[in-house]
Order: sequence, then structure tokens, then C-alpha cells
Amino acid sequence: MKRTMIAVAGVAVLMLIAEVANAELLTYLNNLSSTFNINNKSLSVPQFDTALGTLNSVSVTASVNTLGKLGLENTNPTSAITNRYLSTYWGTNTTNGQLGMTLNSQTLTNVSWNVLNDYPLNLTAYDGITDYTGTSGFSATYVNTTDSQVINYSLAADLAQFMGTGNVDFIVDGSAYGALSGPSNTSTFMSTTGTANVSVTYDFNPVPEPGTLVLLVMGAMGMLAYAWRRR
Ligand SMILES: [Ca+2]
Repeated sequence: MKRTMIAVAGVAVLMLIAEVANAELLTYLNNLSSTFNINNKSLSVPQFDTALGTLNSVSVTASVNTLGKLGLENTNPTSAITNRYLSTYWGTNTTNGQLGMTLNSQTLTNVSWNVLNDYPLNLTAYDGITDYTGTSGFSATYVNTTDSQVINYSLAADLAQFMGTGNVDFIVDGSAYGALSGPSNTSTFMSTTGTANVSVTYDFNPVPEPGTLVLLVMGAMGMLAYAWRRR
């Protein structure tokens, strides 16, 4: 009986200690979405506060996306546009750009594009609503590109940038070019949007809470004393 009690107490203490020593994860997210150009915008997440424990490693998931749309509406009240191509109205022949995310000048993720898409146009005379759809309207997505990377840090020199009570600033930077132009009696638009997402997960060994330790030691001593008296 007494040996069983001592063994149970010992196992309980070991289980509690094992739980306290288990690594924990702490994740922070941030994102932004903006039309271009996107000039050195900060995407910040909190640093790991070392008062919480010892940082083992950091996992960063960084992704960027660019979404480009264009449209054209024939606003001529009498003339249709038949068997023509968008390139007929295209002021520049390409749309191009780039969007990337860096951390302390290290590129984490990046997309770039340089596209020349042409589209056949068969549009009636103006349908009365400038919405780039309907019988006299046209719209298209000319770019939709994503890049996502997972970067793991475990070297002390790399972890240092994540430790403190301030922020880790991921920098998002990019530009986009393109234009639509056409004859009068057409309305056009071109819009390019960039989005960026970052997820930072800190893997750390927490500092045991003083209260937990005191309870743990008192519990163990109580169990042992009880076992001792029962001898
Ligand atoms: Ca329309």
C-alpha cells in the first residue's frame, strides 16, 4: 500500500513536471490588401516576449497575391463594336508588376508578372449602364498570382530578431503598370490589387508559473508524508 502511494505520488509529480516542460506554440497573424502601388508597407506582429519562456524556433508563413482586372464599356449610343480585339483599344501592350515581402532585407516571398492577354470584343451599342458587363460591356481578370513560402528559423542569430517587447516588421513592397485607352465613347478601367498575409508561430518552453510550482511541491510533499506515516 505505502509503496503504491509513493509510486503514485512520484508518477503524478513526473506527469506535472512533464506538462510544465512541454513546448507551447504562440501564433500571430496579420494581413493587408491595397491597390497598387504598395510602397514599403509594414505588416507587424508582436515579438516574442522572453518573459514567457525560452524561444526554441520560429515558423513564418508568408504569402502575397496580386489580382488584376480590366473592363471596357462601349458607351456609343448607336455604334456596336463587332469582331474586334481588345488590343485595338490597348494603350500599352503589356501589364507588368511585382509584389514581395521581406524581413530585414531578406526576401520571403515574391510574385511578378508580365502578361499580354488579348480578348475578342463583340459589344452592342451602349446598354445604358456603365458596369463593364451586359451587352455593351466586357471585363476580365488578367492576372491572379499567389506565392506562399514557409520559413523556419532556429539559429540563435535568426531568433534574435523575433525576441523583445516590440514588433517584427515585415515589409510589403510592389508596383504595377498597365493602361487601357481607346476611342471616345468607350469607358475603361484597370485595377490591380495586392494582398499579403503573414503568420508567425513561436515555439517556446514556458517559464513554470510560481503558483504551479508551489502547488506541485506541496502536493508531492503531502503525498510523501502521508505515505511515510502509513508505514
Ligand atoms: Ca453595361
